Parts: sequence; structure tokens; C-alpha cells
Amino acid sequence: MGNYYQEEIECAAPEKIKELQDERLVAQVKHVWSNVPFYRKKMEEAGISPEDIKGRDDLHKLPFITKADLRDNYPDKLVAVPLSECVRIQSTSGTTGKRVVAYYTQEDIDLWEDCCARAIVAAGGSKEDVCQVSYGYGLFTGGPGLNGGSHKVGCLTVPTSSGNTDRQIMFIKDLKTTILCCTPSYAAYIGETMKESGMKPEDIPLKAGIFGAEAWSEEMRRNIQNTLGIKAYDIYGLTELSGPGVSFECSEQAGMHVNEDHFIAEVVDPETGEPLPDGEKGELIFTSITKKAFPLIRYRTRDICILSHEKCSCGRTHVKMTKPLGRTDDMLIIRGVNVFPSQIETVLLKNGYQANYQIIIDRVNNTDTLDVHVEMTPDMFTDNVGEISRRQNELVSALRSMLGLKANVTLVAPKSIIRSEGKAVRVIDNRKI
Ligand code: DLL
Repeated sequence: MGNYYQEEIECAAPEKIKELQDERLVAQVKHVWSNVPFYRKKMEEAGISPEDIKGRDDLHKLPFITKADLRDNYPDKLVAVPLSECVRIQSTSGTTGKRVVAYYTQEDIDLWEDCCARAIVAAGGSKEDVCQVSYGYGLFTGGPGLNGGSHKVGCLTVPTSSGNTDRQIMFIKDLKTTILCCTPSYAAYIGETMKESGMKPEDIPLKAGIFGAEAWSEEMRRNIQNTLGIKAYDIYGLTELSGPGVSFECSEQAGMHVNEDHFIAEVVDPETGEPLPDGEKGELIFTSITKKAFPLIRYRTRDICILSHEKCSCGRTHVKMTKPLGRTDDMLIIRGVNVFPSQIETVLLKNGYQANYQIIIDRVNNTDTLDVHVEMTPDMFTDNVGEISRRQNELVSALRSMLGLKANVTLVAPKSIIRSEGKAVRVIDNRKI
């Protein structure tokens, strides 16, 4: 059993959750039908009206909404309340096309912060803790979301935002930070910097980390836990739905509980759109049932994962999702082979490297090339050409057996791959396809 922020709902009986979802879904569908012409049109095209939706079991009748729909309705055509009711926007870091702008009423923010507070409490947080929020602040949802959650829990909140790593470490030490919130790649970097300056995990009071916003492997979790001397918890979310806190890990550290009183999760076959049962891998779809300003009905996240309703030892009853196992759109197709960057990371970490790497894809003479640049750790760093070549070959063969594909591996000196203070850019696809 663990600690809860809102025990009554976090541990509610499944029938109770279904009842709540039924009621909230019906109201949400009416809300968008009445206030967002886009939704009304989509539903009319699909031949359904709000009366056809009596609860969660009718969800599959509703059409999906995609990121392209959000871009087409940029910036505020999907907003379901008067703009005078909105108090904030957040926006995606999108590198292609138009950004997605998400609008919030004060109540939307309040509920979002509750979700983040649940994640902090699940990681062992209470008002006795000092919570350092090293996610970026501003348009990105990471900083503002965890900041709000930390306030709600009553932690002493340290809003450092990302960057200035020496100062991060100084504050962790001087302010006695016990909970660190940032991307897993930044946590690994903070750990690496600490180690270099001769600090040991016992020199700092950190006990937990809440890391998300990008994919990270179990190997990376172990490394971070060891270098920082903490328990590292995963947190998931996306701007379109609010931000961090759509789901979060509990003491089991195995899958993330979806905040089902606010979001209905489904997994569908990405090709056919057909809902899939528990245990099957597919695209994650979310319906936000409490958001007023920017409600999304059956939003295609493009994240691939698996849902499970199995009983959890933490006492929470909300459905669990696996870590995203990839995205329907970050899957690389290299010489016809499907490759997820996370598979490459797993091989590197298993072979003793850190998550400091870049995957470069190109097309030479009509053939795809896959180059993996990875840093040697300070321990393995050498200028012995034979040793470097032995290590490179070892990785080439490990990658071949994981991916079924030949990759060119280049070992580079420690610290030569640019560090990220937010989400790491690890894949560079130079193909003009
Ligand atoms: O990354 C929100 C967030 C902030 C989550 C801080 C957790 C912590 P976006 O920038 O809109 O929002 O990116 C959303 O990031 O669809 C996933 O593909 C990916 N993502 C988010 N959390 C995780 C995670 C924030 N824990 C997109 N593991 C999502 C893997 C994640 N991928």
C-alpha cells in the first residue's frame, strides 16, 4: 500500500470509475457538439449525435481526432469555451508544421495540477519534501505542470527550470532537494556531472526522481538510480491533453496508472482503428472527460503501448499503461526493417555505454545507411586503435542481432556528443524521402 493524494478516486472500485466515466463522457460529448463546429461536423459525417453516446461502451462509435486536425484548427478553432474563460495556453515543442496550442480554464489547470500531485505523492512526496523542478518552464508543459503539482502537495518547490547544471547540483545539495523532476536524459547528465566532480550519491539528500517526456529504457532507469542514489519514476503526458500527469508510476515501478477520472484510455490497431483488448500492443487513444477549454475526443497519440487492468500492489485501481514502446511515427524504416530508437539504446546500455549517442540515417546510392555514434565512458576511453575496433565490432554484432540490420558504429570520445537540457535529439534522418 502506498500514499495517495486523492485516495478515494485513485483507489475507487472499477465499477465506480466506469460510472464516473460514463457520466462525464456523455456530458463532454454534448459540450463539444454544442460548442465546437469541427466536432459537430465530424460526428454528423459519421452519422451520430450525442444521444448515441450513453457511456464508455459507445466510445468506439466516435471518430478519431488527429494531430493534423489540431494543426488545421490552429490556433483556437477547437476551443470549447469563450476565450474570456481561458487563463493560459501551453504549446508543443513541435519541430515540423504549426505548433499545437492547448488552452486551459482555471479549473482545467487545477485538475491538471491534481494529476501531477498524484504522481509526486506516488513517488513518496509529501509536504516535508523539497521538490526541484528542472523541466523547462514556458510553453513546454513539464515545468508548469510539476510546479503546480508540487505546490498542491505542499512541497518546498524549487523552480530551477532546465539548464545551468552546476547550479542544479548546488541547489540539490544546499537546499536539500529530495525529489528531482526533469527529463531522464537530463537526470542522467546531472548524475554524470556530479560523478565527475567527485560527488557520490550519499553526498546528496535526493530520494526520488519523476522523469518523463521522452522514451527511456529500464537500463537507463538503473543507471540513473545508481548514480543519483534514488528511485526513478516514470511520468507520461502530452500537451494536447494537459501535459505531464496523464499517467504516472507508483511504488511498483512497472507501468503507469492513467488518471481515469480525467482521461479514458483505449488501445487500437493503428492500421484499422479497431479497439484492442488488454495485453495487446497498439496505438494509445485518449478522450479527455473533464477538460473544458480544449477537450479532445479519441485523440490519436501515435504512442504505441499496452494496457493492463491487473490488480496493482500499490492499491490504485486505475488502468496501467506500459511505457510508450515507440511511436507510430518515430518508427524508422531502414532498408525495409522497422527500427525503434529505443532498441538501439537498449543495446548500448546493455553493453556498458551511457545514453549519449546519436543515430544518423542517410541514403547513399539508393541504399539506407544507419550510423550509430556513441560515446565511450571515461573508464573505457582509450586511444588503442585495436581496442576501439574490437568494441565497435562487438556493438555492430549486438545491434545486428537486436535489429536484424547492419549498423556502422563509431565510438567517440567522452563528452563529444552535445548534451541536452530538455528532450535529447538522438535521431538525425538525412534521407530526403
Ligand atoms: O512531454 C509532457 C510531459 C512533460 C510528460 C514532462 C512527462 C513529463 P509533449 O511535449 O506534448 O508533452 O510530448 C508528448 O512525449 O506523446 C510521448 O511520445 C512522449 N512522452 C511523454 N512522456 C513520456 C514518457 C510532454 N514517460 C509526447 N515516456 C508523448 C516516453 C513520453 N515518452
